[in-house]
Amino acid sequence: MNTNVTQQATIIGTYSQRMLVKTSNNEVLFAKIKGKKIQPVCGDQIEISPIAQESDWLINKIIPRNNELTRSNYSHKREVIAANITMIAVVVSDPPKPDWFIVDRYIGAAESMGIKACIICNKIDLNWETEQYSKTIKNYQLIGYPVIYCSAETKSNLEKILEHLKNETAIFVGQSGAGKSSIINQISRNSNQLTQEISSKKKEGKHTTVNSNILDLDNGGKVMDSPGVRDYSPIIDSTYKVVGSFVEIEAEGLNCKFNNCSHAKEQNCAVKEAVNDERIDPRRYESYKRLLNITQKNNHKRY
Ligand SMILES: Nc1nc2c(ncn2[C@@H]2O[C@H](COP(=O)(O)OP(=O)(O)O)[C@@H](O)[C@H]2O)c(=O)[nH]1
Ligand SMILES: [Mg+2]
Ligand SMILES: [Zn+2]
Repeated sequence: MNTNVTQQATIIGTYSQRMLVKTSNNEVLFAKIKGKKIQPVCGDQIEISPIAQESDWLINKIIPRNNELTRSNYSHKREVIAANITMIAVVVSDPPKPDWFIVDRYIGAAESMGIKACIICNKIDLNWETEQYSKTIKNYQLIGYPVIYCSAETKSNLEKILEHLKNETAIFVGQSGAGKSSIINQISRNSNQLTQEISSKKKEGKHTTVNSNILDLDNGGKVMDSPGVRDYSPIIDSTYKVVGSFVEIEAEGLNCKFNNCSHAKEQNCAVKEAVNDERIDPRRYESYKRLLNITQKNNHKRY
């Protein structure tokens, strides 16, 4: 084997010790990094080269990313969850009781990355949608986010989800137990194949636990699962940028008296007027203020 040959590949799975990569010829291989200089995540385009006497490949470099989905981890440090995605699909259901602030933050992350967002309401077989939920969900549609209702259990509307993911690289996010993995298992053709591939490769290194992976769909779409969260906080480096996470607040803010209005304590604030008239959902405005506060606090801690 010529050990100088480098290949282009994509990270399709991350484990505690190594990564599963898919080469441009659709070959699935295990690869690892040397030291901690680079930290590839799912979705990364990388360059790999063979290692003499080993079956694992070496990841030499990460091709510059189009985008990164990041979050603030427990010590308020920036953590990259995924790279090069085109859509964030937020899955909600009941149970677990929906936390709409989490939904807002994921949608906001998509806005700040300049990618699409949608909401998937799962478990419709349980008839969980109350009047209050219905109002909240309708408002998301009103401000521009597609909403798809489905059930992974009865397989209802899964074809709509598949259609929506066509040619996208989507990450499924949301609270633990909402049904992300169940939906993905249903819609991904090769998940079992991949699982087999992984378990056969695992024999050489037993204690590999999966952190995340990307699966191919029939229609050119790719879907990435993510572990459920109790809370999600994006990394936002200035409070000015928080407004970019809330499209309807950003749009209304153009009418504020001060062009640096934070829509919090100022007088003559068009956003606050719109909230009073309920042209902006007051719940979304609360969400905005909460994210503003968190951003302020986190930036104090970090600098
Ligand atoms: N009734 C019902 N249960 C579901 C549905 N989808 C998932 N579940 C159940 O909800 C639980 C959590 O699902 P899971 O896919 O692990 O959620 P995740 O944490 O978001 O990945 C499991 O017990 C699933 O069987 C659904 O459409 N209807
Ligand atoms: Mg899951
Ligand atoms: Zn304002």
